[in-house]
Amino acid sequence: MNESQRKWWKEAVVYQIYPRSFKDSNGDGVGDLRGIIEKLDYIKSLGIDVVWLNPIFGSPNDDNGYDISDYRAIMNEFGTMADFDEMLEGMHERGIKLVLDLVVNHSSDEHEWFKQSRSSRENPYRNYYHWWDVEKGKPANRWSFFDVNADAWAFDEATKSYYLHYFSRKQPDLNWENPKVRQEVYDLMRFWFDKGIDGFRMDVITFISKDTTFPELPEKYDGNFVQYYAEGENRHEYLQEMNQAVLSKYDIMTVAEGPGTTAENVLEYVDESRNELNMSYHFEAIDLGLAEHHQRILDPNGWKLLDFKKVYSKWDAVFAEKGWGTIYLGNHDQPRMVTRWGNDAPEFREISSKMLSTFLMTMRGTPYYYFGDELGMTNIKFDKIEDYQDIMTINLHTLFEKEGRDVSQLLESHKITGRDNGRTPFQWNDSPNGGFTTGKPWLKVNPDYTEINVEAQENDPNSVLNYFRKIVKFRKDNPVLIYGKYTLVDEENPNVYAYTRELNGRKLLILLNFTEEESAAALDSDFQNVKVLLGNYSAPSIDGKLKPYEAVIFEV
Ligand code: TEU
Ligand code: CA
Repeated sequence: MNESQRKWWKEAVVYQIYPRSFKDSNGDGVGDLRGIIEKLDYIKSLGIDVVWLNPIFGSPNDDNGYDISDYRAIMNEFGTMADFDEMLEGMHERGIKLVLDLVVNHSSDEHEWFKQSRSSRENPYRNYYHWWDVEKGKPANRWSFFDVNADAWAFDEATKSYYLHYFSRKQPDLNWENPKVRQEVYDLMRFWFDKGIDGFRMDVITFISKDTTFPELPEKYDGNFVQYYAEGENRHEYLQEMNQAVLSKYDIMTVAEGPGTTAENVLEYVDESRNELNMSYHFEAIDLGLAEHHQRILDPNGWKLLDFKKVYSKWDAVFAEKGWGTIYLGNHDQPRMVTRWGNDAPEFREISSKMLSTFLMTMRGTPYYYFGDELGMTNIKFDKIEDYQDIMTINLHTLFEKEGRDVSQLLESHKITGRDNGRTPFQWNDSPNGGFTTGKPWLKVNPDYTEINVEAQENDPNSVLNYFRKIVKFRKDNPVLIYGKYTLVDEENPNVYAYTRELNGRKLLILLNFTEEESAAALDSDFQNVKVLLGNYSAPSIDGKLKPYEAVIFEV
């Protein structure tokens, strides 16, 4: 590896905080910036480098901040700009960088731009959004993720036109084909960079460019709307323009949320010579085991480790020479990683959480680690629709009812796949509501907080939390885990994920048992001259025969 390819964001571990659920400082049941300030030393103690915060901007919270009504203000519930400045300073003092969420495919319908835009067809802001006048008849079908009719066109009486919303009706899509919109976005980005933030995670940035004639969808995309949305003609032109106008002027990192990207086209976003973005995260692995993707209905056959290995290996190969990858198993749109990818039964919860953390910290690509996973937090698995706060599950429920579909199938699947599972409040201690709030939490706290919480794990050297700290440090102490070449070994093993990482003459072998059965890795090496560096059991297996959910790292 040559020195010029080294970058701080390649060496970083990113820790994602869902601010609404981290720590409530004033008893209103909603996490806030002062809560984060209170817990900066905890965040620092994890050894992570970068915090990514979900949207903290002015918002009516139809989709928990992904519907922004003021890009330059802090959401009332989260605090003030003075709180923000103090939080940022507190992070920087501790050597932690801050990445914010840029949500500019759409705004809130309560944004001033949209209020103007919908007020008359002649308004100067009209072209900030996508309108289809009723005289032209019904627009060609476009699907919406969160609409109760799955219809991305909403009729607006005031000007007798439809507006486009890929997400909820309160999230109208901005018209990126209008250069004024793009300048507005670059301006607001500069506002935050000038305040000193260290990067942006870019929400559905793959969707920004649209064919404004809105033709019927080509047949090959029928049903595959994510792919279609991600292939807008001018997307790369706009990102290059953004890079030139803003990104290239600061030492910051960018990561695309990349729905619709494929291993074949992702380099168009992240190959450094194209001057667009640094990283992107895909959905090919996280969607394994789903029968219906947009509804998050589980495939009764589950997911297969062989597919998991294939997907991760394929994506690693993409970045062998150019660009840079990402690794994640959870975020605010996903359930808890231990429930989905490990095993949350009491006897396996801790060990499988540690195994998954080992996976995340030993792959090539920047790890994005979701808060709470360091405790082994689990899915809450709501029984009733009334417990959900997430617009996605709630509106799908309504859609299923309208279509006469089996709602119990939706509810059963969402116990595993629903987004609210990853959004329950963080568990600090065993006091009421896990110490998250003294009031009524906005979303129920998982009752397992009495057992699973920071305080209980802090002083236990074998806790999931302390294992996480250890494995983060291990990654940072061993550049071979960051830059080293990845090679899949024992490819056909259905239970064990085994791979090597190599750099400058050093070679590590990582063995991960993804099952509750003892499983052996079949390797050429006879394990005579290998040295165990780290494992998730107190007595790691040294012969390749792995205990349930065992993870071992060898020097070979
Ligand atoms: O998510 C957009 C997105 O395309 C997926 O996460 C989608 O929900 C999933 O593929 C369906 O299976 C982003 C944000 O991360 C999410 O929280 C927002 O709700 C959404 O955009 C709208 O801003
Ligand atoms: Ca609060």
